[in-house]
Amino acid sequence: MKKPIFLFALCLGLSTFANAATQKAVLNVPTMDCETCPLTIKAALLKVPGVSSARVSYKKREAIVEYDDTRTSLAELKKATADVGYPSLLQD
Ligand SMILES: [Cu+2]
Repeated sequence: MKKPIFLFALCLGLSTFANAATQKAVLNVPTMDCETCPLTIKAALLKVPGVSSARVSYKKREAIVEYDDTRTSLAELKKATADVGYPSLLQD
């Protein structure tokens, strides 16, 4: 009887760890001004080590980024968009 409980605890531990590492941030990018801006921003965000996904909406002027907070940070994400010409702000 001890084994299943151990495995269950192990799974729980691993999933908690995964949740702790993956963060989602919504950045406002107010200076997007055409349909191709999101492509530039998305490419810049995906180049940041630790970023697993980036969805950028021109209509909403926002970028939804999933990243590993042990490998990168919000400051790095904001720097990545600013470096390609689009300063961004954290939306909450
Ligand atoms: Cu544009």
